[in-house]
Amino acid sequence: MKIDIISVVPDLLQSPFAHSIMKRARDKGLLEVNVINLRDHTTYARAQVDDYQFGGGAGMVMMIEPLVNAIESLQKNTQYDEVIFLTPDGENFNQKMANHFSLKDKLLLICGHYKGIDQRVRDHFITKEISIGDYVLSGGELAAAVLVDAIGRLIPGVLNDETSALTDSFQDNLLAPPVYTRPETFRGWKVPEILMSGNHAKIAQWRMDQSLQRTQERRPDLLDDDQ
Ligand code: 6GU
Repeated sequence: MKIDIISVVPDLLQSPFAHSIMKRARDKGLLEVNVINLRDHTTYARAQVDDYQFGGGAGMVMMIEPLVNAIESLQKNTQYDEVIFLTPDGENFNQKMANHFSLKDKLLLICGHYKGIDQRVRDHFITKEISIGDYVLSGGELAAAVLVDAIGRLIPGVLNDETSALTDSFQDNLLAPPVYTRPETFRGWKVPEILMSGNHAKIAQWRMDQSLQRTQERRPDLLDDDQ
């Protein structure tokens, strides 16, 4: 999968994909991430990409021309499945969307800044608008990093048995059960006996019970949600 990201702060997007599972996905050739600096596509003086909003009001708006230049120059070489704008007024991102996008081939992500981007870009170029939660970030970069991580790890071949996504929280609308590792006793705090029993059927049943209990307590909305 190829993911291109347009940003005015490309440095923010260097480290998130340089480690751990994202690094492995890229090293294996399963995920390609390119960060495009919007300022390389402006024709305005001093690499300007934002301006005051028509109608007045505080806050700058990202101008249409640099964005359209960047998008169209990328589209010359790449036919994107989706052109996604990261914005707090977008649709809330969730695991189902991550699963959906992980089967796509080419995505273009656009990170907004300031008060947002000129609405005409949204009207004519964006195919999906996504938020990562009900709070406001300084820009779309951290949200883009969240999307790439959540999507990238689900690309077929990226995870192995050790890191399987099948037992993740949300994968079946349930939170994951508690996990334990050595030592068996620490300061007198013991690992649940069932996990030491070697009875795999019983262990699976215990984990399912724990998952259900956790979900009931912490996220009852997931249980009556048909997402
Ligand atoms: Cl996608 N962008 C910004 N700037 N803030 C957010 C967000 C996105 N999602 C939640 N808050």
